[in-house]
Amino acid sequence: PFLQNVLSNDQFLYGTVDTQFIDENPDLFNMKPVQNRAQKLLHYLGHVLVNGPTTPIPVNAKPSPVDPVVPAVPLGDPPTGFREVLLRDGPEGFARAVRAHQGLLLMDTTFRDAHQSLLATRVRTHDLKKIAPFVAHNFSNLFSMENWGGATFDVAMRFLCECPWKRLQELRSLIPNVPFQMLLRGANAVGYTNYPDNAVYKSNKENILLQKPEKNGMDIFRVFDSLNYLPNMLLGMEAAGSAGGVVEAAISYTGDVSDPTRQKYTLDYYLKLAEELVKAGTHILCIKDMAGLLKPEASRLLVGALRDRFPDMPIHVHTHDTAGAGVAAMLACAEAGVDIVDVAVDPMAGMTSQPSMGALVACTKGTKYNTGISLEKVFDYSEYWEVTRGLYAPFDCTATMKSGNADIYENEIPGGQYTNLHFQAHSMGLGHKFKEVKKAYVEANKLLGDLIKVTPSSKIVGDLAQFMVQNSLTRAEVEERADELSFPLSVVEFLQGHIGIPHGGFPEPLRSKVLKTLPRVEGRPGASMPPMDFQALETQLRETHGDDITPEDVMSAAMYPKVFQEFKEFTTTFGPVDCLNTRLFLDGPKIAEEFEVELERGKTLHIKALALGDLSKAGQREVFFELNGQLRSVLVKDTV
Ligand code: 3PY
Ligand code: ZN
Repeated sequence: PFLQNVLSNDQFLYGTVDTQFIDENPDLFNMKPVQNRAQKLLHYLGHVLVNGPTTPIPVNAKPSPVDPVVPAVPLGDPPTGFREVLLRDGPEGFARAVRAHQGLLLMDTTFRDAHQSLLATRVRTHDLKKIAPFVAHNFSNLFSMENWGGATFDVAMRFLCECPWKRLQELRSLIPNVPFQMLLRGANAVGYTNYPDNAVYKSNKENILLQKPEKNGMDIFRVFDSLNYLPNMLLGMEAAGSAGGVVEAAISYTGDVSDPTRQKYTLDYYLKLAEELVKAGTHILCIKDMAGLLKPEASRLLVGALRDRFPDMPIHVHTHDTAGAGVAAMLACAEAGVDIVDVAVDPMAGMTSQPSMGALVACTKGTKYNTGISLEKVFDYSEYWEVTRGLYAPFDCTATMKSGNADIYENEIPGGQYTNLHFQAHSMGLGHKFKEVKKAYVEANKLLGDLIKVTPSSKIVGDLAQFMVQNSLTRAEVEERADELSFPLSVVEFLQGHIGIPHGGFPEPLRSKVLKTLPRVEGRPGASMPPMDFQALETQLRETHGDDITPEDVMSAAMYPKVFQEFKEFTTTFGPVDCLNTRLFLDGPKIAEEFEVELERGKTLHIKALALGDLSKAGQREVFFELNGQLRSVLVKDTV
C-alpha cells in the first residue's frame, strides 16, 4: 500500500534529519495506509481484465458498445415542483394540493421498480445521475420519482458495490424539485424479514432510514405489508410519519374484485382495510397491484368505491404490465377518480414493469386527465434509456423472456418475481418447465391458504412451488405427507408466524402438521423480538472497519450484516467503483482503450489500459496501465 508517512518523506529518505525530527513530525509516524483510490481502481480494472466481472452475470451477453447521450439541460435552477409544496405546507398540505390538482399525476418508477422488474435491479447510480438533471428540468410536474427501497438497497451493496445512501444523497442534490418516493416493506423495512421494532424505529427517531427531507432526502414512503397485516403496516406508517415523511399506505391487491366467484379478497375486504389505513392517518392511499391483476372493470369497481368513501383522500395506483393491460387499467383508474398512477419511461416499461409513460401521456392528452408532461421530452428521456438499457444486456430479462403473459391472472405472480422465476428456470436449463413452475406456484398458494403475494410472502410461495417441482409433489401429496416432509425454512417460519398473520388465518391442518411442537409467534412478530443493540453494532463496526463508519452504515449493517461486511471489504480492496462507467464496471477496459474516471468533482483520472502480462509461476498476471501519463502496474491473481 501507499503510505503517506516517514517512508515517503524526502527529508527522511535523504537522511537530513536531526534528533528533533520525530518530535516535530509526529504525523509522519502514523503508519495508516492512505486512501489511494486511483491505485485501487486500477486493481479493480486489472481484476476484471484478468478474471471477468466481479458481479454474477445471469445472461450470456455483453454490455452494448454504444454510449448513451444525455439530452441538453438549460442552465440555472430547475422549475419548482410538488416538493416545494411539501417543504412549505407539510405532508397534509401536500396531500391537499395533490387532491386539488386538475389532471392525472404520474409517478416515474424508472429509477426503482422498472429496473427491478426488467434488469434484476442492476441499474447503477452512475447512469441515474447522468439523466437526473434532465428529469429535474423537464419533469418538474411529476408527483414523484420512485428511486429507493424495495430491492435496490440490498442490490446496491451486494451486486453494484455501491452505497445505497450515497445514491439517494447524490440524486437529491441533482433533483431538488421532484418529491422522492421509496418502497418500505412495513416491518420488513428494506429487507426480507421482520426486524425488531427498534430497527424500524431507531431509524425514524434519528432520521436515518426514514430520513427527514433535509438529510438524505426521502419524501414519500409507500408502506405495505406482504400479508396486508395491519399491525405491521401501522408500525411502518408510524415510523414514516413521525420522521416527517408523507405516508402512503398501500393495500396490496390480489384476486379480482370484478369476479363474483372470487370470495376471499372482495371489494368489501379492500374497503375495510382502506378504512383502517385512513383512520390511522395515512396521507395518501395506494392500491399496490404488484402482479398486474387489476383489470379495467376491477379498477372501476375498486377505485370508484374508494373514491366515494374517501372523497378527500388522494388515491395512487401502482400496477405491472405483465399481461399487457396496464395502460387500459390505468386509464380506467383515472376515469374512476384516481389522482396518481405509476409509469416507467417507454424503453423501461411494459412486460413485468410498469405501463409506458409515453402511452399514458399521449392517451390522456387533450382530455381532463392530461398529465401536463411534454411528449417530446418523453421521447428524449426514452432515447437516453433505450441506449442505457443496452449497457445492462447481461441482466436483461428479454434475453429469454420475449413477451408478457396473461397467465398472471391465474398464477398472480408479482412482476419482479415473474422475471426472476423465468431467469431461474432458464439458467437451470428448465426453460421448457416454466409453465410447470407457474402451475406449482398456483398450487403452493392454495396450500398456504391463498395469500397476498408480494415480497416476502411471494418468495415463500415461490420456495414451496420450487420444492414441489423438485420433489414431484402434488398439492394433495403435500397435504397428506406434511408431517414428514422437510419444507423450506421460509415456509416453516411463515407458518410459525414470523412475518405476521394472513387474512383468514393460517392454513389448517397443514400448519399443525408442519409445526408440531415448534414455537409460534403470537401477534405482531417485531413486538416480541429482542431489540437490536445498535450501540454494540456500531462499536463492532468501528473495530472492524475503522472510524469512518456513519449512522447510515450502521443501518445497512443492521439490515444486511453479511452483505454490508462484504461490501466494505470490497471497497477497501477496490475503491470507489461507482465512479466507473457501467461498461468498465461490468466488462473492464479493452487493451489500448483510453478513458477518464471522475473520482469527484474536479478530480479526474486519465487511464489507458496498456497490456496484460503472462501468467507467472505464482498464478498471477501483471496488468499495465498509464495513469495520468505515468506507468503503473498491478498484480492480479488469475482465478479463471
Ligand atoms: C418489493 O418489495 O421490492 C416490491 O417491488 C414489491 O412489489
Ligand atoms: Zn411493483
